[in-house]
Amino acid sequence: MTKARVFSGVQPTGHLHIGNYLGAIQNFVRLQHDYECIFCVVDLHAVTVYQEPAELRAKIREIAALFIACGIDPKVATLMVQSSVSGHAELGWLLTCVTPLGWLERMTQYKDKSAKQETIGSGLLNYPVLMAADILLYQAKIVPVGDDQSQHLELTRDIAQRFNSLYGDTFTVPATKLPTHGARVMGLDDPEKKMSKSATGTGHAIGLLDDLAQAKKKIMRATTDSNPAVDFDPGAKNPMGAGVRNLLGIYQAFSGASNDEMQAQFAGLRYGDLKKKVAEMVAQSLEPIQARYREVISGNLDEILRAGSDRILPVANETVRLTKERMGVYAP
Ligand code: AQP
Repeated sequence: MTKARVFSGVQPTGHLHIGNYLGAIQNFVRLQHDYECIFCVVDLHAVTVYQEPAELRAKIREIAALFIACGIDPKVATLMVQSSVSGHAELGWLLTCVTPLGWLERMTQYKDKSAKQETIGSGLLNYPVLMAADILLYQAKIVPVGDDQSQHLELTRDIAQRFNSLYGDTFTVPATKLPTHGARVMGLDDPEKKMSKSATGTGHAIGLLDDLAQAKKKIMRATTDSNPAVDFDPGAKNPMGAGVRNLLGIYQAFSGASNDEMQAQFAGLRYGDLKKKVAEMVAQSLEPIQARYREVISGNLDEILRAGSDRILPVANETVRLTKERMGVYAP
């Protein structure tokens, strides 16, 4: 029996953080043996806001190396860079033509990101259509992402269904796969905001390649609340705040501990001790990733990425051909 296809991408827009790992990459690693997986560095998404070209080139390699360092085996899963398969951009245009403007203007990520720009590039608005194209190009059934991408996945399904009803069954309608824990890791300095690569502030995110002593310090300085110790009781006079829930969530997502184990380990623990345990867990989890990264970044990464796009190219070409044919665009 053929395996169902999985697709997901990560933007080379900064340094990957533990939110990207727990929300997405950890699930990539888990899924790779049971599905036909394609994991992509989505560089065409990165340029929706200005990127310094030399830095962007370096970040593409950094993300690809981190995929492998985190446990993705390029012999099992396909690793590739989005811009090396022209079908992404081509299908992106074809799907743009069936996507109502109002659908894009409603996207919360567009509203957030455009509010921070002086000039809003049209690519920023169109970004979710390109993301839909990335997924539909490979007829992926499952898309593992963090919770912040749920709205874009909903839009992907809407675009696929609209196309299918206009032109006949063409695209697989994909399902979103969120991790059980770590679907939305929050900033350490401000637990009301999602941990983000592009956020400023040294205490906000833990980078996967952060110096481990610095990473621990960031956790020790994380925002908590005015309670002295962990209290899981939701009916407590002062229920625990978002910062403490975030730290517990990070620990649980890294360790895989059950809810009962979390209660047993943390109930009544003072916040200082909670932070020490979380800091240890994070450092212990990042250490092997960093060691592997140092090997991979100086290895045959470009060869791996080229082999990945070569392997997947026939699938992309066939979807573009079929889409053009369905739409009546010249496709001899
Ligand atoms: N804080 C988060 N918690 C859980 N998952 C997260 N992801 C991102 N932030 C968190 C997931 O990581 C994958 C790759 O994200 P991306 O690079 O495609 O872009 P993003 O979602 O916009 O991530 P960032 O870190 O916030 O980047 P910038 O600042 O550049 O926009 C996705 O699956 C995402 O859900």
